[in-house]
Amino acid sequence: RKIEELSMWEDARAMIRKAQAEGIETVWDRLEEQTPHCRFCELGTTCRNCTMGPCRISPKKGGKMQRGVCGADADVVVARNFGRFIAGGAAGHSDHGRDLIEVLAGVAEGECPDYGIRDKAKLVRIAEELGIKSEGRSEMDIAGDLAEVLFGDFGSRKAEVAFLKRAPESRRETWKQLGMTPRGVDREIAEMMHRTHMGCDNDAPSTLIHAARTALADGWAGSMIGTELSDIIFGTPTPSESTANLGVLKKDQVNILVHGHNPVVSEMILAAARMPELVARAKDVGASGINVGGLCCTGNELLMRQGIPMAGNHLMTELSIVTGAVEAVVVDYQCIMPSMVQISGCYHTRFITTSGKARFTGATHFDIHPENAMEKAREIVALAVDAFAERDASRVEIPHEPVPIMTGFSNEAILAAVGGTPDPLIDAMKRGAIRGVVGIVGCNNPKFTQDSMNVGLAKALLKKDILVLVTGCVTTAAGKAGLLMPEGAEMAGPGLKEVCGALGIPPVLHMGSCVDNARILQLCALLAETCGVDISDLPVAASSPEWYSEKAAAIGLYAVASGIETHLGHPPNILGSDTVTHLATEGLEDLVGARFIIEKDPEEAAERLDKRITAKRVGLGW
Ligand code: BF8
Repeated sequence: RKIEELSMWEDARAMIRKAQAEGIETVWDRLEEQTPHCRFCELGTTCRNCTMGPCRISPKKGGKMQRGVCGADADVVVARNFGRFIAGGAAGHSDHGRDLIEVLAGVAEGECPDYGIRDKAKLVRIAEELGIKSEGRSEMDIAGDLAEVLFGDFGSRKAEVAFLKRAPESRRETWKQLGMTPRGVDREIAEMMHRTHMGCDNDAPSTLIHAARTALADGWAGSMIGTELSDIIFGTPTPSESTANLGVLKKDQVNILVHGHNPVVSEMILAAARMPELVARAKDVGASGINVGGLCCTGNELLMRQGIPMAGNHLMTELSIVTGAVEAVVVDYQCIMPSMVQISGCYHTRFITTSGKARFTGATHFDIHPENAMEKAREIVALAVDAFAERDASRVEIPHEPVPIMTGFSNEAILAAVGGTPDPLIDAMKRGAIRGVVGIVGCNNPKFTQDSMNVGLAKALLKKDILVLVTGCVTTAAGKAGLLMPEGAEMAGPGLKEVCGALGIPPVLHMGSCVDNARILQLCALLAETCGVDISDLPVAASSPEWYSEKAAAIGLYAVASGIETHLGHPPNILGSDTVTHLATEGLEDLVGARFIIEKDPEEAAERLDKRITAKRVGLGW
C-alpha cells in the first residue's frame, strides 16, 4: 500500500517514511507479511481448545469437515471462540480496576504513602451510593470500606455487581429474564472459560448470552470501578486545554512517553518528572527540562486530569520512537506492541516496563508496586534524563506543529457545564438542537487508513447535529482533526453549533480512556432515568470504527447488552456461523433492544446510526 493509504496524518506519514529510510520495521510491514490471513481463523471456525484437534470447520455447507473431532459445528466453535475473546477483554479492563482497589485499600491502611484521596467529595458520594455510612467517619475508614465492597464485586458471593443499581429498573429486569445479570467479575470470566471447555456449553445462543453477561461485568463493574476509583484517587477531570500529535515532543527537552493504561504508574512518572532535583539533573545534561507526553489510554488518563500533551494513539506508538527524540517509553500494560522494544533498540530510547503482568523480553524492568511507586518513578525518570546525553541530534525529526485540544469532560464536568442537572441537555435533545449522542470509541487497526474511519464518522455525525463523545484512541484522532476545540463546532450542523457556541464547548467531548466508557454508560443511565425510559429508548448509539482488541469487543458487547446500538467498522471473527452472525446483527434487538451494525464506509455508518436515532426520537415523541 502507498504511505497515503496507511495513515491520514502527515506526522504519521513522515515517520513511516523515516522508518523506511532507516530500515525499521513497523506494524504495516508485518501486516503485509501476514496477509492473506488464515481464512478459517477469519471466519472464527478454527478450534484449539483441546488436543483431539486442532480443528477447522469448512465454510462449504454439506461437504467434509462440518464438525470438529468432538462433534462441535461451526456455530459452537464460533461462539466458543467469541466467548473467550470477550472474556479476555473483560479480564483486561477488570484487572486494571482491581489494581485501583488495591491502591485504595493500601491508602486506607496507610501502606501507600505516594497516593492519596484527591476527590474527597466523590469518595463520600460513591460510598453513600453503595450503602457505606460516611457521617462522622474518617476518610480512611470510608475508603477502606469502599475497597472491601468493591473487592466483593470480583468474587462470587453476590446476586449482582454493586454499580448495577445505576441501570434503569426495566434494563435490570431484561437482564434478569435473560440470565444476563453480572454477578461477579471473576466469576463470569471463569465461567466463560469453563463453558467453552470441551463438552460444556454446546449451544451458540447460550454461550453468547453468557458472553454478554461477562461483558456487562466489565462495563458495570470492572471498568466502572476503574473509572470511579481513578477519580477518587487522582481527581475527577474538569475541562482544560492541551495539545496533540507528534509535535508535542520537544527538541531541547528530555522526552518521556507514558504508554499503557493504568494511571497508578503514569501519575507517579509525571510527579517525578516535575521534581526540582530531576529537572536540575536534566539541565545538567544539557536539556531545558523534562517533557512527559501521553500515548494511548494512560495518556488519556493524564490528559484528562493533568492536561499532559498527547503524542498519539495506537498506531503512533512505534512511530513516536522513530522521531529519535524520545529518551524513554514507560509502559504498564495493554496495547503495547512488543516491537517497541526492537524499535527502541534502534535509537537511544529506554523501553521501561513496570508491571509484573506485562514483561517484555529486552526491556528494562522496574517492578512498581503501590508501596514503592514514587521511589521507582524517580529512578526511571533519572534513567531517562541520563539517556538524553546519548541522543543523536542528526537522527531527530519532530514532524508538525501540535494542535490545541480541549479535554476533561467527566460526567460531573458535563453536568456542571449545563447547570447541574441533565435537564438542559435533555431539553436541547427534545427540541432537536442535539438530535442524538454517539460515543465513538476504541482503537486504530492497520487494516484501515489510520483514523480515516474515526474522523470520517465523527464529522458525518456532527453535520447531522449529533453530539459525539470520544474515549481511548479516537481521542487523538478527533483532536488532530480539530474537533476537540470549540471552533470545531463550525463543522457541525446548525443546532449543535448553537449549543456548543452557547456553552463554549467543542462538538466532540473527550470523556477519557477506554475504561472510561463506563462514564458513557452512566450518562446513558442518567438520561434514561431522568426521562423515565429504558436506555434502549434513547436516541443514543456507539461506534468503534477501527477497533482491534479483545477489550474493544467487550465494550461493544456491553454497550449493546445495555441497549445501545453499536457500529463496528469491521466484524469480529464470527462470520463462519450464521447463527452467531444473525444474533449479533439482528437477534439481539429482540432480546436487549439493540444490535451490532457492521459498516466500513463512514458516511453510510453515519446514515445508519442516524436512522436509529431518528426512530428513537419518534418513539419518544421528540
Ligand atoms: O484501551 S482504544 S488501541 S489503547 S484497546 Fe488499546 Fe484500543 Fe487504544 Fe486503550 Ni482501548
